[in-house]
Amino acid sequence: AHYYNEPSRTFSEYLLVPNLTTKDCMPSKVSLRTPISKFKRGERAKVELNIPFASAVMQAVSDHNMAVALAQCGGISFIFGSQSVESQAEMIRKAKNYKSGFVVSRSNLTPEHTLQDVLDLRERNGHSTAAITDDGTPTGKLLGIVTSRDYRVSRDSPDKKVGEFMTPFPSIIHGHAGITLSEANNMIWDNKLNCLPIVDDRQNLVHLVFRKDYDRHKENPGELLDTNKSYIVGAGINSRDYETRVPALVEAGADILCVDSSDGYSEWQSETVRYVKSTCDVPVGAGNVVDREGFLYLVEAGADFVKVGIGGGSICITREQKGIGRGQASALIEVVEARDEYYASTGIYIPICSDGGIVHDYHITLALAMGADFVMMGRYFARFDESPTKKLRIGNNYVKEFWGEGSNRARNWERYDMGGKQSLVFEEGVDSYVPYAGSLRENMDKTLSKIKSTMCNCGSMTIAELQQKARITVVSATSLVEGGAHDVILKESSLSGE
Ligand code: MZP
Repeated sequence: AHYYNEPSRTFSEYLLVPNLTTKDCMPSKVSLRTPISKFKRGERAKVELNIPFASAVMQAVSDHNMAVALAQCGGISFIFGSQSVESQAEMIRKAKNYKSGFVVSRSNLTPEHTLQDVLDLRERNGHSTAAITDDGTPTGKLLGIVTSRDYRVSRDSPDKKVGEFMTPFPSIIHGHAGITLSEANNMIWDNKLNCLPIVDDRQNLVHLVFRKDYDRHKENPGELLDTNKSYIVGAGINSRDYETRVPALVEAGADILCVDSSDGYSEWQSETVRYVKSTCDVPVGAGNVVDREGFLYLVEAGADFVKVGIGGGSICITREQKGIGRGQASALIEVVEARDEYYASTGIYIPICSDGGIVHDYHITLALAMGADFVMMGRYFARFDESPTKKLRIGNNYVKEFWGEGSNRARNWERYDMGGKQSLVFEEGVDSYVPYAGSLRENMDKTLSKIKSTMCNCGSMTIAELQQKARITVVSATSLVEGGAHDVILKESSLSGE
């Protein structure tokens, strides 16, 4: 056997040491733009993100709503592949058809929700009108609208169901995606509306245009609401049915694919990547690997980015079940070293995604400093309104459901494929809850400010600069204790805060 000299380490064992912060190095000037597909020296990547965030290829995380919400913030979702080809392609179509540029109420409300839910929504996103759709998603079929007035009328019964008093569609005045912004604005004022629902041919809600949208975009009053740029959307694929899945996803508009496997250092994975590279022009990432050999093997097959991480995911029990894996930081450091050598010798840059195991926001900054170009997260996104799972109340707390792709609930055995028969006899993931955290944008804004601020501490205004300049130290077990509040008696308010 081969023995590694160093123990395998995870993010919490490291800290960043500040560099000189110059006066012009301010969080507001930091750029988090990052490549996610390979490119030659001196050229630019075909796919880039404004923020280095990808949501995990998981049923409990990445559907079309998450894809839209995350793309609106500048990141990308890889829509889960553990569903039929048709339904995955439909999710991609929905996300791609959703046009950018206008504020849309991410209502997450169905007729079964209560008046109190409408009020909560209003407090969170400031909109005075909520759209009610059949499945509680912004892209679902529009059933009605609830306004602030409705809430005032029924103020005394916050438990009343929304369905009882919403203004039902089709009596609502609505626009079609072909009208211009100024036409929408006129309809809003002529009909004394707070907002105008915009529906597509199948009566699915595409936008809510608010009065304030016109003010924000009035420099383009003639702009059509169906002509804005569509968002970048990714999709997960597996090494079993790629010959049917890949063409359907590409046809639906997927911008980038990712072969999703718990262990990507396999001939199955290489064959899948080679198939995609030889049949279509869409970039494809591969993984997961945890060492130099795995990285080079997938790059040789043609991978456009490589995903790193085995066993570190919050819902993952692979290490307990099979005893394979590697601490996320050690895995990343080795793969980045191989990537940098590969770049130096070939002039081809392969972006690296650090996947799983992000617990604190600073872990993201560390992953970037260690050389990752973007991170993939499951638990982080599962906590938000926009994730596809149920929000439940347990005791005094709200939680959201979150389950692993290797759990019996997901039945994504293709992710753990070792050939042979289709199913596995043991699980590699758990079914769990995560604390509900509110809207994606609110939480993400906080996380992004922490990252930008830390980058300034490190004297870096871009991710590339951070990767080059970062000084990273291993922490001892004793100095870990020093890192939190210690030797004081915390007040109640500090115990509940972040
Ligand atoms: P985390 O952000 O929740 O810590 O980790 C998310 C990652 O865990 C996913 O992107 C995926 O690589 C991995 N995952 C998903 N399901 C399982 C499982 O059931 C798993 N074991 O390990």
